[in-house]
Amino acid sequence: MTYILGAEVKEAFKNKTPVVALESTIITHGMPYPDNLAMAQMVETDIRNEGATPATIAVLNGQLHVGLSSAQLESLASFATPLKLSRADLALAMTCGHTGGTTVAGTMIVAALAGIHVFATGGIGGVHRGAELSFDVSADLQELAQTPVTVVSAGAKAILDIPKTFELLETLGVPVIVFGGDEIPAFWSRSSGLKAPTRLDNPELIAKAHNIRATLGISGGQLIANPIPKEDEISKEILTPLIDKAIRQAEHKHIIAKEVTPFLLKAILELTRGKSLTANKALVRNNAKLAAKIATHIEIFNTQPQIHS
Ligand code: PSU
Ligand code: MN
Repeated sequence: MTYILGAEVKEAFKNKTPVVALESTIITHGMPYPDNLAMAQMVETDIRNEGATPATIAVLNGQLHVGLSSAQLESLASFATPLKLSRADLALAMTCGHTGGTTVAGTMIVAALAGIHVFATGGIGGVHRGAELSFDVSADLQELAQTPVTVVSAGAKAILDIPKTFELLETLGVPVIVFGGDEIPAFWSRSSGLKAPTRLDNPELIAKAHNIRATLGISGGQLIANPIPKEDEISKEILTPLIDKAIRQAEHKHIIAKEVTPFLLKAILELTRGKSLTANKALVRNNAKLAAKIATHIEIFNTQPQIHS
């Protein structure tokens, strides 16, 4: 096979029990070691506690993995020079024997290939501020428009131009569903000032919409925006000036392309003295739990490929 299935995921496919995909750029580029490892382990446990199986997706020494063992997770989290693998990079990393974390776009491609319908992340990439000059728009948005996976996020990272990101998603025909709220959340905070295009409060209905899209043959996925829990949020008032400062630092250092998102996340971690990291961990866990609940109601998980052992 093009990819290696982890033992636990293989078992879940055989038993036709729900599986949730997890990205790994958040491990390799989103958080420092060892917080990244602790987060990855906790998120996997959260999914198991909800009765689903986690499948962390990554490329290790050129091999594509769907589901990592704890030793593999540990080695990815502590790897010194991992790549960031989006749609453009996956095949090249496999060709050249590299190791890297898959972005939202990269993870969606592999999840769909493996027959996994639901995927949990922190925040998606989107339209960067100043994109009218830099043209920096994440490949995540195009992927949502073409690959049939339901992606559970806490919205788009507040470092982005959130209104432009959601305008573009609308243009691309990607349904944006806010879970249990009337406003699009902004990753570390619950509010962005933007009205929710749609709201659903029941994971079963989110799964039903996914199932109906499949029967209609509609390409592309659904984006679920799940607000960070109240007790973990950092208010917009505190964050806005710090984000502005981080963006000025990035401009000053001429940070461009793939480096932008990791640079800004790191700068904000320093400017909030670690608070953004705590919030980031909490929101990913919150998303994983919701993703597991949705996955339980996906009727078509029996479309996963037959596993022969
Ligand atoms: N969410 C996080 N931390 C991250 C990311 C998301 O909390 O590091 C990653 C995701 O993998 C997302 C990527 O797909 O950042 C977006 O990068 P870019 O803007 O370069 O497409
Ligand atoms: Mn970019």
